[in-house]
Amino acid sequence: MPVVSFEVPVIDNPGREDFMRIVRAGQPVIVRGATEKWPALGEWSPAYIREKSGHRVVPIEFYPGGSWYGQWTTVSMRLDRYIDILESEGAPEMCYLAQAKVDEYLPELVDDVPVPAVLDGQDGIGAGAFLGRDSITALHYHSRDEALLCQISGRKKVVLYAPEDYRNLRYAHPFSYRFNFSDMDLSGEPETRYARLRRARPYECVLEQGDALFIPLFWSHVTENQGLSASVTFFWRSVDNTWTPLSLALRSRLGFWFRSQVSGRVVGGIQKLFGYPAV
Ligand SMILES: O=C(O)CCC(=O)C(=O)O
Repeated sequence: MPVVSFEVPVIDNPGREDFMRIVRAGQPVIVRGATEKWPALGEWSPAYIREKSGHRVVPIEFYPGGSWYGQWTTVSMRLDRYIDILESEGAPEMCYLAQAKVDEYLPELVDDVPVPAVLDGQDGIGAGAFLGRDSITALHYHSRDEALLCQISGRKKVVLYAPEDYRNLRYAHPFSYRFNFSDMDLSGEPETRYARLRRARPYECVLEQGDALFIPLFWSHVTENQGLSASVTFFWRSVDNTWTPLSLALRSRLGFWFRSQVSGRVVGGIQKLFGYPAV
């Protein structure tokens, strides 16, 4: 993770209109108070989640490389078994319940995390749950969506880079299944391994319970759960800024199209045959 970084601005509970102005500006912001009425705050302990949804089978990302995730695979596991791992002395950072659709995988928890008022009336919203301990995601950007990452319990460090920096961040080629993921190992002192990273301008923040981070379209981000952490991210289709910068917009459209028409189908077929994606 970078040594020199910029701060992400914080604002208190904006109204819907003000929040939409921020979305249109395409700048990351920490929103305080957006989820203050959520039943999940203070409630989502491992024991609570186990009791409510422990019987559910959920997708767990597994990182064979340990705390650095160049590649990963996804396995299906009962949630109570996964919580056993999180509570064990083993290596919980090797796995992560990441982006599990709340309504599909954790229906008992949907009412705990209602759509925040700043997103009232927004079309096509999806919510993904993240539950992990000490896990670190790979650096990536969203190629079509805006996102609001709502921290429910524990702490999460997030480092973001503006869209203009994508050339400094070693993204996979546009025809890759993971075209919007970087292959950089950001552990230790990454600037010594990747000269171009020294040109990039990281924005850094640590989210606490109740914070919500707006992650704009095309902004690269990497997250690190500091201990046990639970969050839910809301995604919705971006309508502004989708062609800026043009080169990133073009590679994103090409990458998304290729994944939905070709590589995604191949991976989906393998998953159907063998029960897990071979990537
Ligand atoms: O919450 C996390 O750890 C990852 C969130 C993220 O990367 C995302 O919402 O795209």
